[in-house]
Amino acid sequence: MKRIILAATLAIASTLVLASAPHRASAHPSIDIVAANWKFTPGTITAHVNEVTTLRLTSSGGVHGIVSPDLGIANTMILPGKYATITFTPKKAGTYVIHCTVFCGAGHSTMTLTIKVVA
Ligand SMILES: [Cu+2]
Repeated sequence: MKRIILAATLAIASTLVLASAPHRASAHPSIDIVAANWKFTPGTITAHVNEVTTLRLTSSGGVHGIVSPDLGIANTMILPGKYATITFTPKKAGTYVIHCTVFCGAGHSTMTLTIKVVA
């Protein structure tokens, strides 16, 4: 008696379609910013009026800082290897240019972070 082994090869095409989560603004956006000599990356960010916004700041070189009384951002130092988290809620639309608060060398005078606040 023959024993027939049926090797049923069910080719299960395991096409795992991972629905990539859309990268859109949530109710509480968080923006990563890296300071260096002598720029912020990104150099311009956008926030929305009355929307709680969190910035996560670090430095890849040098000590820097930001402050903006207009936006409710307290004087914050940005240190290499550390993360500073700032949460603020813009109240008024406009373009806010924030200068580095720490004298950090030759490019300090033009080291700015621009926050565009839109409705
Ligand atoms: Cu600086």
